Amino acid sequence: SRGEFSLHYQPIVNLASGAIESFEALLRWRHPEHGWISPVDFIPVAEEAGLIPELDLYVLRALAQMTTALPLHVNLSPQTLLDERLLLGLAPLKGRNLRLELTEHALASPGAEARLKELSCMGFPVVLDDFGQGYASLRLLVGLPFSMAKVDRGFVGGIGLDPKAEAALKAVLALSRELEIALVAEGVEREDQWAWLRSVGYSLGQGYLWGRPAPLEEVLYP
Ligand code: G
Ligand code: MN
Repeated sequence: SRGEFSLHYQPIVNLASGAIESFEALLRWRHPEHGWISPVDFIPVAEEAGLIPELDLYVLRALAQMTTALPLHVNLSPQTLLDERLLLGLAPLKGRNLRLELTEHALASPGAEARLKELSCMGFPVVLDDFGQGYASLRLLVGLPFSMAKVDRGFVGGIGLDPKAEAALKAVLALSRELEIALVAEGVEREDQWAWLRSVGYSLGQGYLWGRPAPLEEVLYP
């Protein structure tokens, strides 16, 4: 209500060309006295207070007011997925190239899987976020209509350092191809990580190498 929230956008790029494929919209809080409050700090507080659906719905209302040529990704928290108001909030965004990101945590509660299928049937591509960080349940990838998954940045951090992280990245890529799920490597920060991902066949990436989450003006006119 004080207007301190805003949306930042981070590109997801085609690894072969470096061209931007889509953007992830991320909520940011700028406090008048304390400056930028990290989402790592305010998201858990909003979750505990039960206010996170309010925030997620606010983001959907903001996105409904803009049109973009490229697809947009938005994050939905576990509570929002189950919230009665979600379908209403998404209605104006039908046919708008909006992809919905969910983590495994969102799928733990009863009713969550049915809701995810409903969203997919409404025409919204559903993206499994931070894959590999939780239980990395194969059942979710196999049994639910995910059209995309994002590999947790912990694995990308191991490129060139940890052969096991590299093995995991290759195995997840092979799996995604068999399941026909698009795959994004998250947390790409260095050129050598980009080169490695390209060389093993990854086609999409996201990370500080191509851009931090930034306000729309900076994204449009860098
Ligand atoms: O869980 P999810 O993938 O939605 O998290 C997105 C968060 O990851 C954002 O808050 C963003 O600031 C952060 N992030 C994005 N790219 C990078 C990166 O290359 N390195 C690190 N450390 N964090 C990143
Ligand atoms: Mn995300």
